[in-house]
Amino acid sequence: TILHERREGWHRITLNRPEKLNSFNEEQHHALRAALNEAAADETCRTVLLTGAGRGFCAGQDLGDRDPSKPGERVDLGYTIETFYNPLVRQIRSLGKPVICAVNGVAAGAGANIALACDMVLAAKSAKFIQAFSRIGLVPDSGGTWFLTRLLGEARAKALILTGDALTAEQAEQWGLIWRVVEDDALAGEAEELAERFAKGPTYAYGLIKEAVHLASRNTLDEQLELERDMQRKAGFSDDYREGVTAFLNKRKPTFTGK
Ligand code: LHQ
Repeated sequence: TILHERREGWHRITLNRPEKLNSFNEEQHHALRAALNEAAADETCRTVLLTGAGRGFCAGQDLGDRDPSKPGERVDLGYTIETFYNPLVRQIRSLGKPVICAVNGVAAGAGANIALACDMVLAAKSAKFIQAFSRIGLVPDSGGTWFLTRLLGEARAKALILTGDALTAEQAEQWGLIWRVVEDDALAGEAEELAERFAKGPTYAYGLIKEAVHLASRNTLDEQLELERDMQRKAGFSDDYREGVTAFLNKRKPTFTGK
């Protein structure tokens, strides 16, 4: 259900149920969580690239796997969210290294919001983002109401969620929902280049940066100034800071170890 490629300094995790547009069943959830756990624990892995196989990125929950018309089917979707989707979003956000998402095709429902949980989202020009939930009588999950509201503001967030209409990758970029849209055939290469770059970066600082940016949305300026002071103190004791300054002063490129 997933492909896990361990490259030098980074891992590529590919959702791999292309015939179902990589929608999530329980097996795929378990496999993705295990892969992310491994990437998080592996010190030699300094960035993660998440993408999808085939023509879609991820169509959210596999609706065949949770068919409410089946007799005896558990209809407590809260259980599914608590067991699978919420831990996944928390895991991506708290992973102490950059998580790049290459949205290679349609990202719908929870699939769209899992992409938004990643740190940098690149999308193929032909990709679309669909808050499909209201189409089937549900509300967004996997952080959708939170990410969209913060990234787009209430007016655009509500309209996208209420209508369930598709947002093109280009519009998503223009609105600031994602980092960048790229030509379809350039996506994999550009995402890899970014992963290679982060794999040679100051990983410890990257982890602190993620945390600081995440906390910014709920902190006051004073709280954030104090947080930045604390984090700069930590970063200032890192090997990579020493190397970064030494390299700068010696007019050479730094060789970061991630520590
Ligand atoms: C699918 C799916 C899919 C199964 C495409 N499931 N087969 C959390 C907790 C518990 C329950 C409920 O939900 C959640 C969170 C959620 O994620 S709710 C939102 C669930 N996702 C959706 O509602 C999206 C459903 N999919 C679509 O609307 C379309 O497939 C999109 C717009 C994504 C793509 O449309 P097309 O490009 O026209 O492709 P397609 O519809 O022909 O799909 C290709 C195949 O993939 C097709 O199978 P088939 O055997 O006919 O070739 C689809 O049935 C299958 N597929 N999404 N979520």
